[in-house]
Amino acid sequence: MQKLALVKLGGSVITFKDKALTANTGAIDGISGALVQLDMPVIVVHGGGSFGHHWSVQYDMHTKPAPYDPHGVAVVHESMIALNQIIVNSMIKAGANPYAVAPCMFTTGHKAIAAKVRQLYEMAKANNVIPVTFGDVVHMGGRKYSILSGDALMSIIAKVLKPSRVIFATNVDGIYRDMKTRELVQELKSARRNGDPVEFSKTAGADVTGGMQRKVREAFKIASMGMDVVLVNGLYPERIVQAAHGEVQTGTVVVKKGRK
Ligand code: IP8
Repeated sequence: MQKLALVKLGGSVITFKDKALTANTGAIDGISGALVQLDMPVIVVHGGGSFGHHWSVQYDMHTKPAPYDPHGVAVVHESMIALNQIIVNSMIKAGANPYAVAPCMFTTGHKAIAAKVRQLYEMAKANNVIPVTFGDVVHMGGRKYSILSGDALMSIIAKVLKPSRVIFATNVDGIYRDMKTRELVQELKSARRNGDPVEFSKTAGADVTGGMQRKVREAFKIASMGMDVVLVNGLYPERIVQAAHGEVQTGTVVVKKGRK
């Protein structure tokens, strides 16, 4: 396991999901201010929110590889670059050293190009550069494209780098045992076969990649590779800092396989 914080910024934190193409610049600036405090290598992945998902819905594009409208491919990709620029510029203003990396630079299809992923770590470790990548539409060969979610990128990167901290920041405090009482699950050990230990909101809305349920699935996948995964509320950026330091006061830890 390497000293590294792999942080996913969910679309629900960095954009207003119900307002097309609108970034939550206040939240982004708060997170930039938190990330610059981290005294360890960091890699950031961000989601699409009301940028990528807005256009993916309009052009009926999904994670399933298919010959989608090439104009949709152009528009979805451009919207993600635009959101990435907002985040990168905010981090620069905060004094961090972000480096934008489209996922096609280190993946092929939905698989890692391991040497390129390791290079991201080397950049983060050598001199505090923070690679910032994102969910995107990617080429799958021939006329086919697919949406590759930021959550899937978390698994792809974690598998190669085995980061010491894996953090998903969303707009909720963690995983709720019960949506009505909002009772937070502090630790999740393993997916139960009979009956889910968690309740998922049915309001996936405009999210083409599966919202919270998808995040939890990826978190379990990463935990099964031997890493704890923390889900925190990114609207309280200090919780990202605490999680990176191994302290989780308000959040959910998906416990790594093998830990009692
Ligand atoms: O928000 C999806 O990334 P996610 C990105 O992490 C696009 O699921 C292009 C919809």
